[in-house]
Amino acid sequence: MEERNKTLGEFIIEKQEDFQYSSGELSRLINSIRLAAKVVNYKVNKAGLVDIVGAVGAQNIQGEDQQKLDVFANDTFIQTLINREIVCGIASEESDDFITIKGKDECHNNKYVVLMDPLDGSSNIDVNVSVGTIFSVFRRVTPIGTPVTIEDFLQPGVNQVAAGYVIYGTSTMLVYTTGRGVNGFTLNPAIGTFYLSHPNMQFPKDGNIYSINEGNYVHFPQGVKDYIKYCQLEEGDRPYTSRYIGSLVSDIHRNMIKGGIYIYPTSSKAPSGKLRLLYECNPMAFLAEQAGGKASDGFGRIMEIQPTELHQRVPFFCGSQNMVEKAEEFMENANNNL
Ligand code: P6P
Repeated sequence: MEERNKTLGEFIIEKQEDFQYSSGELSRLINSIRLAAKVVNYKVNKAGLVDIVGAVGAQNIQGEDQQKLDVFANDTFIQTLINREIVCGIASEESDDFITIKGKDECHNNKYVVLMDPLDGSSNIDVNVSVGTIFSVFRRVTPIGTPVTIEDFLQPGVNQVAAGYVIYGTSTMLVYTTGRGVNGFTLNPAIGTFYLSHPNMQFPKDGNIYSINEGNYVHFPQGVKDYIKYCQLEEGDRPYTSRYIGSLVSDIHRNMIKGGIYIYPTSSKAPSGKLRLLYECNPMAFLAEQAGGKASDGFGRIMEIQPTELHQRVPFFCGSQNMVEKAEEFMENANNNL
């Protein structure tokens, strides 16, 4: 009998056996992400039908208008993680400061912290373009039993124990890694079960898609301008195709399957770049590297950056290894010619 696709639940149990001394907490954490993803998916797919689309009139710390679904997604993931008593702290794009989670008896015995962008690309919600949730998981570095501190969140990406995204698109997928490769699960909405649809996802070493908001071209660093012209030049396998959805999860997901590079560089409008290191770039970088790709700030490895603040922004070059390395070459050459 043809082996049916494994469910996410079966996969988590199977993989937990790989972690000899695992307490099962990380498995329970991934399971809570799974539940929250299904709840958010339901709302995202109903957005046009119920009064949940549009701004709430508030702004988040980024100064961005909070869409109602942003707030719903943020509350759903936070509440699900709290209810399962798995984490001792949460940081979110939608919350100015980190959130301390108390477990039973007001204690802080859980060992993981989660950082997340609960609904990335939310400006696309009103125009029915796919959006995503991004999450990153670390072990706390301060003593278990004490309240979390900012140090638990300001860890370099190399310390991540898990990372992933949910893409609410033509189908809803959960893609994640615990440091042993990347696996993608597609939701069967009829029964509310995620099935293993993309085992061992790999970033092709090369690609012919470049994803960048060329509307900002005049504001880009010279190295980025030079790389864009390289992509457009008629030579060998070029010109490449330009594909930019304006939804990080969607652009990275497509490029991971087809090969490609996503770039959000610094510009005169965004001197440090736009994307946030802790809950966008680090998790995407972990996934990219686990899938054989690369993630850089244009000069060095994203996951080696020592964070200094919760919502800090960095320039982001992520995708097929050879494409990121070529872009880094242009950045270095331009830097050397300053
Ligand atoms: P721009 C969405 O707001 C986001 O954080 C990413 O998902 C997306 O890739 C980028 O910003 C789009 O930014 O400036 O090109 O509209």
